[in-house]
Amino acid sequence: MTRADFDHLWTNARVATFDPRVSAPCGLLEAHAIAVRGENIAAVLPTDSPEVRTFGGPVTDCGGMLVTPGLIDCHTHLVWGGSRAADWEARLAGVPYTEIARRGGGILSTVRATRATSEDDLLKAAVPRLRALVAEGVTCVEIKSGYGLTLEDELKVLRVARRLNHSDPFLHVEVSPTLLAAHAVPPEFAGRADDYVSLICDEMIPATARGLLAEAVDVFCEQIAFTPEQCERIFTAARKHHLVVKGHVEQLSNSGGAALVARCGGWSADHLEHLDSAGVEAMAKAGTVAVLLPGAFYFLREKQKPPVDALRAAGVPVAVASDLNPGTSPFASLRLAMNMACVLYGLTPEEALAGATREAAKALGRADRLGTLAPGKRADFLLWDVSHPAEIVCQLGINPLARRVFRGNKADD
Ligand code: DI6
Ligand code: FE
Repeated sequence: MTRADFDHLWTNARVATFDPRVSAPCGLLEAHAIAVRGENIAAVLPTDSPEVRTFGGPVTDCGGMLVTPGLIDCHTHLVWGGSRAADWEARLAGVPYTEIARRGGGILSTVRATRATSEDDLLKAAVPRLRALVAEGVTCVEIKSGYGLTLEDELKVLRVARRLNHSDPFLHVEVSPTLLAAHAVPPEFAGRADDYVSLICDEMIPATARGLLAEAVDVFCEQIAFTPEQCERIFTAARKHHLVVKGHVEQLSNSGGAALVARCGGWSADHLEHLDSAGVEAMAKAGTVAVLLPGAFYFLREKQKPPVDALRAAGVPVAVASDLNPGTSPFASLRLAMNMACVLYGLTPEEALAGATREAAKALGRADRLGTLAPGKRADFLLWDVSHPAEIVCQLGINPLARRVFRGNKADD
């Protein structure tokens, strides 16, 4: 390795690589340096290696800090209009969700507000949410539509997601946009869900694909939303247009949605509180990532937990995400989601951190370039002022992120 092989060295670091080839917990390499060339990692080398000692170019001393891959939030709905705080107040006072929906609250109230908000104003509202995620170390984020539910309004939300894709100098973050038109049946299609599914398949998916506005198509497969048959129609249309699929499945009941996602080669099956053993088996066989969203479980005071032991035993990759949305997980913190995954679901802190890095990269089809610190991977990494990796997950209300590097640049957001 010569000088020409890299152009910046980040030395004197404790590198939590999350590379499965490194057998230490978190793939930790003590006293190492990260050699960056352009936007990528050229090498991870011991600090006392000749290549590091003789390097004549720019060096940053990490002062013995812990370095991890950039965090990846692989499930958010962070573009919305309006507020659901009054809904929450009513729910706390004992008003059932169905009654709140009857009064015009719930998800359709966010749909009304999002439709009434301009693209620019939606962007303005989304920036502080994304900024909060970024401030805690997120370097890649998935953003779903799903509060527009007309062709025009879904595309409007996806355009906002595209504008958030590292275009603003203060938001160095990669966005993976997802079409979630099958989030709810819009009021104008009440009682005609199949007709709305036809609109999704015949107009929304083709327009999204034509405009390169999303990478994936998501569905809410649930008794209160769309049936597995309707979801399968949507997945078939998505795949015809070369879009990947994923699903909100088995959140409130089991309807076999996870097995459907697995059968369709989906990137991830998300929520999974009511996942059964057939679903676990189907996901294991297909390599579908399980995305756990403990924020919604907590906020809705759910009781049924996802089958974490069975997922582990079957070798299903497990990711953790914020599910940031106004109704069921209004938390712009992936560190909080990791903390909840440990306290509420029994993940180890190492599993939670892997779930927000390496496994989340798999959930977004980016395992070849993101999620671990190894040669050839993107130079997205974080310097943490902590003595132990678990501290990143344990302490909230204080942000131990000291420095953030996005694509090799020292982007101190
Ligand atoms: N499951 C959820 O928990 C959210 N969406 C979904 O499919 C709910 C979003 C909302 O209530 O606004
Ligand atoms: Fe969600």
